[in-house]
Amino acid sequence: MNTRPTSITLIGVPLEEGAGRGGAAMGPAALRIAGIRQALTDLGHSVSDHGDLRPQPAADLADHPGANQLQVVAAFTRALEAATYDVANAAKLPIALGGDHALAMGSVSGMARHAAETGRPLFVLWLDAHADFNTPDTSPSGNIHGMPVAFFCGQAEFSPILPAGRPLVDPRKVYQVGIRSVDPTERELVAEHGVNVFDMRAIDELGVAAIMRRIINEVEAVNGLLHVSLDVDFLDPDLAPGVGTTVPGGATFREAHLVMEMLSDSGLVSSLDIVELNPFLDDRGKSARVMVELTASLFGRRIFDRPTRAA
Ligand code: B3U
Ligand code: MN
Ligand code: MN
Repeated sequence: MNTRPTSITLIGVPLEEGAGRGGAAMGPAALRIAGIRQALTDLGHSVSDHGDLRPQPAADLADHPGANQLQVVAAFTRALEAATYDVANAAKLPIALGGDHALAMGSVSGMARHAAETGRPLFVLWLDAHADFNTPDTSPSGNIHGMPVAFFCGQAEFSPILPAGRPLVDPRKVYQVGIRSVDPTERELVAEHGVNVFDMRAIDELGVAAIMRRIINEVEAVNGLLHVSLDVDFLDPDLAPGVGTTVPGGATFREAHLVMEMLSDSGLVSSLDIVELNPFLDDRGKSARVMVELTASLFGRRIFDRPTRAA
């Protein structure tokens, strides 16, 4: 095993109101049934399970035009921000079991607060078909799961979900890999704010190894923390059909595993989201199992150990 034994805390986030269709709330249960805890324990890690967050909708917030189900998403954001921060502060590694991608508003914000206190810069690796950089003004759907990156970069201010002055993520420290579906105004925002986008064409032309080496080198150079946010639709739909918004032409099994293996070797990963798994749309647990397999690769599972890091 390449990775050091780590204390990991699983946080179930049965949120589906950020997405346009139901089902992602069953994601945490499916990941548990697929054996996520055992897979990590078998690799020598100590794993605790925080159980599922079950916050009441945020009654203090009014409806916001262009942001569907704001009160529910806000309540999960607040609860997960606090849980993630507490876990990271206790020197454990939080894994958010989603739930739709709006949960990253909470997990990344919690890590941003932790990073600000430790003085280490926070980087985010966004593995997704989508850029998720819409705002309530630009979103074609109003679904908040298309907005979390804009939110934690401070570009999508809804009503006051988190305290004013909260630590934000510098969009130039966000790396998006696997992108293949971006809305027109969203594309302008991503470019304007300097988000680093490696779309599927970049993967085809450069290969994931070159892309990951570049990202890892940049995080390593400044001793950063790296939050990984893994959307099921990063993968090709043939491999992982259990997701509400499939987009053809995604990452292959080996590309995704190589991303995880290189991240594991880097030792830089501080936190993880596994999001958008929709068991209602899955094919007999196939996608849930793939997500657990990828998580195992991220935490040290190997075909063979490498004596040194690949040059
Ligand atoms: N960009 C579209 C679609 C979308 C974003 N993220 C997902 N779907 N999963 C939107 O609604 O913002
Ligand atoms: Mn997403
Ligand atoms: Mn997506």
